[in-house]
Amino acid sequence: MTDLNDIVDQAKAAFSHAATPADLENAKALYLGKAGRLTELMKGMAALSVDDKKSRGAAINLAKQAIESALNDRRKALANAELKLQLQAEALDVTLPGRQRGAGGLHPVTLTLERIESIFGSMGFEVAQGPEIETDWFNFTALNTPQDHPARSMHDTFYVEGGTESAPHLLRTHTSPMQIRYAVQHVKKYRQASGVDDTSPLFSGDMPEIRVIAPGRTYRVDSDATHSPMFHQCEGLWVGENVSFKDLKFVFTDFCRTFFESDDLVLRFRPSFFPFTEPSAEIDIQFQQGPLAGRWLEVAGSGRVHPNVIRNMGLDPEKFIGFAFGMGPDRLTMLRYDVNDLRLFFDGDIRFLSQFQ
Ligand code: 2NM
Repeated sequence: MTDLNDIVDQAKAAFSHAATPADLENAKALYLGKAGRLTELMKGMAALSVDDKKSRGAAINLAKQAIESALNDRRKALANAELKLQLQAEALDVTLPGRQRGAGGLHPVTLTLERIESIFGSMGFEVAQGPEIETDWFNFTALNTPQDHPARSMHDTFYVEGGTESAPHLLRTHTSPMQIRYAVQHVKKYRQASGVDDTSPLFSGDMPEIRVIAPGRTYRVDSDATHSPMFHQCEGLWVGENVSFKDLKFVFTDFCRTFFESDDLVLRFRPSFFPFTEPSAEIDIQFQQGPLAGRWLEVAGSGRVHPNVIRNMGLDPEKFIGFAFGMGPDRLTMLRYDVNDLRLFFDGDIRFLSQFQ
């Protein structure tokens, strides 16, 4: 039966050489197919005696079973190899962190602006917002700034296209232009409502007090660790018939103590100068506790609104008096959170920003 053993060996070898299922089925046809070698041997049995047929048939059957078993083993091996390749290709590292949308949060300066709005809101101040591109009139002239004031120079102010030579457009250098815009609208509204038909350019009738803050982005040609070309400001304005410096002092003191959550905070008003106020004062604060205790820190400017500015609001300065202040929310944020470089607020580094969530 060496011929049968040889055939079985050859079939096994052929099967193990088959690298793909298709090769394997071709190799199978050579041994088990219609014209395969075993089939040929079976055909050759016709001439044998009955006894020889029996023994030869049994031997051929054994060989056939051996070949079929080798074929099935190889089929399984090839299928497993293919599955393994597929699994490798579709490999999924279940230990990797999932893809998540990070939780967003508010910028520290936005948190400060919200605090400012909420504290002044509780004291009856409205919040006014307006254009960041301003005219020369609202940003400077209406605020009593002389034509030759250095703030108007190209060194200090970003001028933009759009205006004319005598009325240029610029990026607002403070939010006070918004105070003028707000006051003019307020006066117009109550002038109409009063029904008084006078032609005077200045209003001296009855109107509710103006109490407003104007927070927002402002721009100056300036850039270092404590100055950014874009920075925030929040200015406040209080106009009425019986307002005084003591009202401003009370309101601003209350604001600072609430903002810094420090009831024993002390304020100091230091004489200063601004074109739009007279008299003017710088406001310094002093913490009694904590790492900054004892140091005077400048946080705002303030003053009685200049009569020329009151006029540019459409009001009669003989009847109305105004007080105003201006502060820097960026600096307030640095003080509150002990941040030492202003630029951290505008670099957009998530490692810094995520600490405020
Ligand atoms: C400051 C300091 C002092 C101010 C004045 C006005 C307005 F519109 F009423 F004239 N708004 N803000 C003002 C006054 C701003 O910032 C340092």
